[in-house]
Amino acid sequence: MAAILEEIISYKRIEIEAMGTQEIIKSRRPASFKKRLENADTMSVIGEVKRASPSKGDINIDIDPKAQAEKYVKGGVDVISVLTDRNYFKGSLRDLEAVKCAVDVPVLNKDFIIDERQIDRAYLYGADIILLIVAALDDETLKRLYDHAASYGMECIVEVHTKAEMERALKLEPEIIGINNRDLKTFEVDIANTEQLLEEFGDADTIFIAESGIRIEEDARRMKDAGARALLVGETLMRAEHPEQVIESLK
Ligand code: IGP
Repeated sequence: MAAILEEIISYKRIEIEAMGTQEIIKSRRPASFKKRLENADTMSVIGEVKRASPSKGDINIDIDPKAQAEKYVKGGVDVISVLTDRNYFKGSLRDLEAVKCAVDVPVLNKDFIIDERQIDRAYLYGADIILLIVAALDDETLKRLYDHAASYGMECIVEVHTKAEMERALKLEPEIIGINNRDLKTFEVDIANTEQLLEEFGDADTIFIAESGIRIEEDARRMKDAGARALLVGETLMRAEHPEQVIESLK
């Protein structure tokens, strides 16, 4: 496993050990991203609330997540992603909750999920969708966590970066696969990664999302031509003066 990913996961284990277990009442029906996508006729955009990252340092740490989310909705996003990892991304579950309360679009909890209790908590704080990173999980755990999310009615974005990870992901027959253009080992970003993987796997019966490194219309067009149905955009929107205009230009 990649060095930084390994480090983040070890830290997560410590955080999870300190978490108690809770009885969760399934009182809320999560919103479906898949349904929104089925009704979308343009490229779908997922806007991300990302205060900082290990590769870029501070991006926009003092952002008001509620105001940012409202701008994303104005631009026409179909989903808002909220990074909740505190140690490496300076996010929190409070950010997730603030976004969930402010908007009607489905909310994705972006974190390094390796344990059921994190999914329970995501549900409690209002997540509709969670991310599962194939590189951080063995096959058995991936399946267990996927099914656990499904038991709440939450959809998963199963994230891959390589061909081997794509093959592992497809065995699950997931509804949504996210192709990360960022290599978590080197932090190198190349949107050609989505093009290459979709050339080989684009016929699979799943929805593909292109993640990371999307900045300009030309990037969005390339991702669309490759067969991606949605874009996950963080840094570009967090640095933009008018994120709503950037979103419109990418759609
Ligand atoms: C957004 P960018 O380059 O637009 O800021 O990337 C998103 O893809 C990225 O934050 C991401 C991520 C992740 C972060 C993709 N997969 C897994 C943390 C964990």
